[in-house]
Amino acid sequence: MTLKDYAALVEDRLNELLPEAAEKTPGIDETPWLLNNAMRYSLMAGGKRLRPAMLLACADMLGASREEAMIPACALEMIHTYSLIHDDLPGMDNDTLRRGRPTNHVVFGEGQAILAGDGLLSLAVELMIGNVMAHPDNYAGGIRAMNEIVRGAGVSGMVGGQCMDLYCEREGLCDERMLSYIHMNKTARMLISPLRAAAALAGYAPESPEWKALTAYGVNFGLLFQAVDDILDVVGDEKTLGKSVGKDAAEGKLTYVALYGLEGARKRADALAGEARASLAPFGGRAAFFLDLLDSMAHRAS
Ligand code: GRG
Repeated sequence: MTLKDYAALVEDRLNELLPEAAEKTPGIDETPWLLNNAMRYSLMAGGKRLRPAMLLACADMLGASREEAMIPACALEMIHTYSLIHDDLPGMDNDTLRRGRPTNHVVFGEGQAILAGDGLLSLAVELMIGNVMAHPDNYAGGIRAMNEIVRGAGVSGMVGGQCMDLYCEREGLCDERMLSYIHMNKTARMLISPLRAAAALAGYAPESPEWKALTAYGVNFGLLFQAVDDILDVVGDEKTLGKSVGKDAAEGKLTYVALYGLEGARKRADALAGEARASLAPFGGRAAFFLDLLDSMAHRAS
């Protein structure tokens, strides 16, 4: 199965989990149509579905149940989408284009966009709890998988990374150590958690060599992803990317390109891809999806 194949599975399931809602006054325990449709606007706007595809591919590689893995995979995409909605807000990155569409707050207003993000985050947790309860035979694995996803997205993960990113931008100070904290938490953690969540569902513990190898892949892949993101902000095409380009330099952000230059950033990306490739050794031929992913990420245009 390729990234596209997994993405198509995720697309269908997300569409079922958050169908279009009709405009009517909500019942006591119902989601308002406005909130539903604002969440859906950003969730169903395309996107590579990279994180859920990684979770499903890793579950397949390790022999976990794909049926059980589907909800954590979709939940992760909901959390990722919430982070994009909030990142685009005027108080954060203040962007008007995302996934090829006007950003959520441009269409629904700032208040509703904040709620759409909050809604996607809480719906993700609600769905994962339901999934754990539906699979009592794998209670420990389910809870551990959820823990990885929630912690990776949380205060010592993505939210923490975003916090320091905003802080450094406002204060105009950032050294290499702080930059690696930001990249590791804002970007890489959400690419490590799908692998660890799949490992947890398959019954692996954090002490196992498999868990450690997957973590090493996730770290290097996550940093590679960020390096390529920084490179694309300089050389990418706005239409193909579906988001604004050139903002990093305009805002004086400390990126891989700012730090190492364009060629230096490319070299750094190659080195990270090499590290990630090496960490797949314990999985042999079963890791074909993750080897291909390295090539497609290194050469991605969107
Ligand atoms: C608001 C808590 C909070 C966090 C924001 C999303 C984010 C964290 C920051 C966006 C800034 C940025 C460019 C981060 C680099 C990595 C990243 C998240 C890129 C977008 O992910 P893709 O390329 O997007 O997987 P699609 O749309 O394909 O899902």
